[in-house]
Amino acid sequence: MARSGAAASSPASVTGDGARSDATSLTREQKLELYYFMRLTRSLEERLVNLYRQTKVVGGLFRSLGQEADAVGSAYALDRSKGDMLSPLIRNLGSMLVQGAKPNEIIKQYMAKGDSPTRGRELNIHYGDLERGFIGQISHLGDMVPVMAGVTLSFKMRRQNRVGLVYVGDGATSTGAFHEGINFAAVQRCPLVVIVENNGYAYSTPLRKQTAAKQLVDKAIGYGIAGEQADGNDVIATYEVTKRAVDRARSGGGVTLIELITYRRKGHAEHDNQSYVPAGEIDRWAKENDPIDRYAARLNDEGVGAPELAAIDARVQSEIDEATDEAEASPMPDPTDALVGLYADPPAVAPLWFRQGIKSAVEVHERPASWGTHDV
Ligand SMILES: Cc1ncc(C[n+]2csc(CCOP(=O)(O)OP(=O)(O)O)c2C)c(N)n1
Ligand SMILES: [Mg+2]
Repeated sequence: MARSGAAASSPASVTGDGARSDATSLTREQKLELYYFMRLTRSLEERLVNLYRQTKVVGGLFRSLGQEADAVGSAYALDRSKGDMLSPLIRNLGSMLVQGAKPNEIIKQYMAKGDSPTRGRELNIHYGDLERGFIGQISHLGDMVPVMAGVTLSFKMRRQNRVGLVYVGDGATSTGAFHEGINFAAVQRCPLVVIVENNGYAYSTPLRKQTAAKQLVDKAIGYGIAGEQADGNDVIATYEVTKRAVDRARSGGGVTLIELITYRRKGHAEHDNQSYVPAGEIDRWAKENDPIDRYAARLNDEGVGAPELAAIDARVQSEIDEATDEAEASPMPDPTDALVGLYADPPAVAPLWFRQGIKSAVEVHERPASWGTHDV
């Protein structure tokens, strides 16, 4: 699909399976929750931009502007009460928020604070929480596909009724890890949903320069799995297509590849000035296909008044203000904390190589008393 305003203005043409994106079983309350999570994602990232410009964000800043619907709608289709898990990438902040990540954790991560989830060891959203169902991401493109193939194979082997979801970008679909992981999961009929976020670019490389495939959903055919394509800027369409895949996975139907058509309105990260993007392209997507504007208009049509949405916006702002204050007041890590968690405690019983008298670096340093006095 061309990255053009024409494509942006005809989103219905990419909704998969003939399903109408306006057919949904979601309740009014759930629909408002989707709005809340999209607004929270966008506003939180906007706050992070402010902090970045004040040099309070220590590393790079990666945005998902214009892609909020794809992360939020797809994650919302998982069943948290059943222990479903997802593995996000840098543009999937929204999916982590749906799983229960909190703004204060995210801001502290970006500011490398001592009480952030990784205690200043990692930046941005590279962290996981198995309890809340999101797995810490490996940056290497495609690598989370084999990881999630393994996670979902373990669900199957333990006869757990759980589903896994993995996000990859269009660029990642051209890596070996993506191929090996999805092929393995397909053969094993793992309960896995693979979301390919086609946002038009991998760094500065447009889709047409990194794959000859007409559309990324076609790759499903080669793996013998279900494939569906949907409008990633329509949160309801994204939810519905993912829900079908989650239900398929849970009922033993194996892997589904979903291509979500969206657009990366910011550069790869804040430092990227997008000089390689054709003039007018970003504006067209912003004006004609903003996922939050589109969804707000839809909710209005369904009888949700502007004041109700404004109240959600206000709630989001106050949550973010509170989280920012907390993060700003948090201390940087204590330098000695850098040594915590680096090494495992020594085993109580001496390992075989030690008992066999093989010399090692342990001899140079301190030998744990529990290993006894074996003479080496
Ligand atoms: C194996 C590998 N090669 C290169 C990189 C550097 N890199 C990080 S993100 C990125 C582009 C990702 O593009 P895409 O998969 O389309 O995801 P998007 O950023 O558009 O969400 C690249 C090349 C990497 N992380 N891993
Ligand atoms: Mg991309």
